[in-house]
Amino acid sequence: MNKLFNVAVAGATGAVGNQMIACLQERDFPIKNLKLLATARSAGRKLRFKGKEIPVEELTEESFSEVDIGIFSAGGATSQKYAPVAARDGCVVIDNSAAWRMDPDVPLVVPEVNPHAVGQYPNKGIIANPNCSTIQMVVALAPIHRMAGIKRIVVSTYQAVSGTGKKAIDELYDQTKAMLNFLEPEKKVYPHRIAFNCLPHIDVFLENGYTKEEMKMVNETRKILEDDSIGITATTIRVPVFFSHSESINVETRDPITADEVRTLLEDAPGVTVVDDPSKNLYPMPIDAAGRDDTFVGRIRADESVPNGINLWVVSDNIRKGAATNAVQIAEILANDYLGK
Ligand code: NAP
Ligand code: 12T
Repeated sequence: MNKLFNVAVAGATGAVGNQMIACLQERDFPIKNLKLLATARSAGRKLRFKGKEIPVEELTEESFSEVDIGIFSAGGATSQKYAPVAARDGCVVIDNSAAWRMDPDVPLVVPEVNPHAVGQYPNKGIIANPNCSTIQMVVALAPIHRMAGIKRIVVSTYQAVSGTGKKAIDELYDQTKAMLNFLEPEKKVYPHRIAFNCLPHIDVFLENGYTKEEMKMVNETRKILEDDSIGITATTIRVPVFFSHSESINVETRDPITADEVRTLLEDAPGVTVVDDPSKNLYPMPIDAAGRDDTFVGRIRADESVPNGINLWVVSDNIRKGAATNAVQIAEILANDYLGK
């Protein structure tokens, strides 16, 4: 199979778009022509791909007529408007925003968990990439769900600022620098200072008292695991970390499963690396996960307060597996199993 594809990256100049270009290069995705799209502000800027300088073009309704696969990470409003336009022109869209994830006609895919769902792409010509916090959680939990049946999940996240984009990375850097120089830190992106702080607030607040990020974890997890009976409650926290989200996860299973069984199961699970040796102070940390594609799991232990409870600590690079790597893995399935034939 040596078919080559015309690929477009929408939002190419952003934190996710940049990583998307890097992942396409690293994984040697079969590209004939790569088109880089952003706003008119960025048009003409050049970005490197495989040693070549590619000029950024303004994203318009005409951008997709020659494109086979369009990877979108230019915000929900852009996806809402342009994904159907691209699909109408025969381009298959892999969308990183929240715009299409819960549409029943749009598959929501984590390749280690539900690769078969890619086959539903002809419904709308759109495949959704899940939320970053959801992706790493289901990579770690799907094997446990298959083995012992998950009844309930209680998760708290510790999320990096890079999830909010380039401006938030700058904000943490600038505020930290200001604080260490006894200057007044400026707030532009978050409602409160993020340097040396934690904010129990990611995305917007909803009527039910949860944030939208928390409800994405609830609804997307059920859709990907194809099981609406799982009880899920999430608390999502922004912490002053640049890259990699961490999650404290408590699961209750229907069938008994020991911590050792979970450790063995996860050691063999695709996309998972177990780092779990407390006697040597070994456990997953954001500084080790950043720049890697795996989901790292440690602190695996029984929850002694309930019959079938397990606690886990799960860390992954939110821009790689949480966004770009997962999207390129979806593109690989699409290319190999569907478009390449
Ligand atoms: P970012 O660093 O702020 O970059 C935003 C990108 O979108 C830039 O390339 C920007 O172009 C482009 N853009 C914005 N409005 C546009 C428009 N109207 N038309 C064309 N291009 C437009 O943000 P990011 O962190 O890369 O995130 C981008 C999006 O990816 C988010 O909004 C979200 O939907 C999604 N995302 C998903 C996950 C996930 O969990 N899977 C994680 C993070 C982000 P300019 O440089 O020209 O302004
Ligand atoms: N607000 O893809 O701010 O729905 O970390 C991902 C990350 C939305 C999303 C964040 C967000 C998404 C964030």
